[in-house]
Amino acid sequence: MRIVELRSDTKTKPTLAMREAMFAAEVGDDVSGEDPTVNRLEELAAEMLGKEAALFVVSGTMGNLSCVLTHCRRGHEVILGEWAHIYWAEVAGAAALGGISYRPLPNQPDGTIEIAGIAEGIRPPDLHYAQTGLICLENSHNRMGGTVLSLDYMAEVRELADRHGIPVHLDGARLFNAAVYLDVAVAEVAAYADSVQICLSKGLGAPVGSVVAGTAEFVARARKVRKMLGGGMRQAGIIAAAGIVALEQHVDRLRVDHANARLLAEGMATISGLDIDPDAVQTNIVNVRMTHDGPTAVQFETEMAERGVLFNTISDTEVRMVTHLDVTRSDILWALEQMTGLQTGRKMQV
Ligand code: TLP
Repeated sequence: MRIVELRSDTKTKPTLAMREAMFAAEVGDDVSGEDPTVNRLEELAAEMLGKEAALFVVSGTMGNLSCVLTHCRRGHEVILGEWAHIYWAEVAGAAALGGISYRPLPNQPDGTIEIAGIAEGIRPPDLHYAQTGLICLENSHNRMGGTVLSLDYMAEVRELADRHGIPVHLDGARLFNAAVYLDVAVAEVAAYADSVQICLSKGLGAPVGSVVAGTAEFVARARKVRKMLGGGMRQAGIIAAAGIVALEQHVDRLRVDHANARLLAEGMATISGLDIDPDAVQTNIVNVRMTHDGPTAVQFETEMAERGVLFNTISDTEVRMVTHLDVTRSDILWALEQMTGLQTGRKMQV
C-alpha cells in the first residue's frame, strides 16, 4: 500500500549520501574532544549560526534543557509561550531537574508572545519574587502551525531583554525553515538570541541529533551540563557525519517542503468538512480544523490512516500534517485525492 508520511518531519530516513558519510566517518572519543567529525559539525553549525561555538547533543529536548540549565539557577523563572515546545512537550525537564519554574504566557496565532505581556511577566527585584532568568522564543513555531517570528519581533524581544539584563534562548528546532521563509541567512535570525538550539533530525533529514550554539564560554558550560545529563557521547562522529550532510545539502531544499505544504493546504481548502486558510501556511507544518459538521479529528486521522495517509491529531478538532524530504509533490496530490474520496463518500452516506 502507498504510504504518505505526514506525521512529522522527524520521520525522515537518512539519505544515501548520509549513509555513505556515516560509513566513511572518521571518529574518536568525543567526550575528550577527539572526534574529528563531531568537531567539524560543531564548527560548521557555529559558523552558519553566527555564534562562537556549538555543541552536538542527542535531541532537541536535550539541547533546550542544556541551555535552560546553563542560563538559569535553581529558583529562577523562565518566560515562554504556553505553546512553546519547551513548556508543552519536554516533560517539564527544567523544573524536574533544575528547580526552575516556568512563566507561560499566551501565544498569539502567529507564534509570538505579546511584547507588553513579556514586559509585565519580567519580575521586579522584590524580595518575594522569583528572579526572571531567561526568555525563550520558538521559530518557526511548531504548535501554532509552523509560523515564523519576524526579525522585527525578534529585535523587540532582544531590546526588552537587554533593558532588563535577561538572556534570550531560541528553540530553533525548525530555524532553517524560518530562515528560508524569511529569505535570510540563518545567522540573521539567531543573532537576536544568546543561545540557540537547532534540530538536524527534522526537516534537515538527519537520523539523530541537534546542535546548541552561543558564546564559547556559554558552550563550555553547556558541555558540562550535557555531561551531567548523560549526553556525553563517544564515537559520535558516526551520527554527526549525517548532520554535516544535512547542513550542507538540505537547507535550500526546504523550499520544496514549504511549496508542498502550501499545495496541501490549497487542496484541503476545497474539501468539505475541513477548514483551512492556505495563506496562514508559511513553512512545512499544516494545521487543519474540522468544521462543526465534519468528522472529528480522531475519526479523520483513523480513516485516512486506513487509506495510507498518516498524520496526527493535535486537539479534538484539529490535525497536523508536516511535509519533509521523504514527501513528494506527487505524494501530496495522491493524499489530496484520498481525502476528497473519503469526504465525498461521507457526504453521499448522509
Ligand atoms: N517536535 C516533535 C515532537 O513534538 C514529537 C514534532 O514532531 O514536531 N522544539 C520543537 C519546536 C520541536 O518541535 C521539537 C520536537 C523539539 C523541540 C524536541 O526535539 P526532539 O524530539 O529531538 O527532542
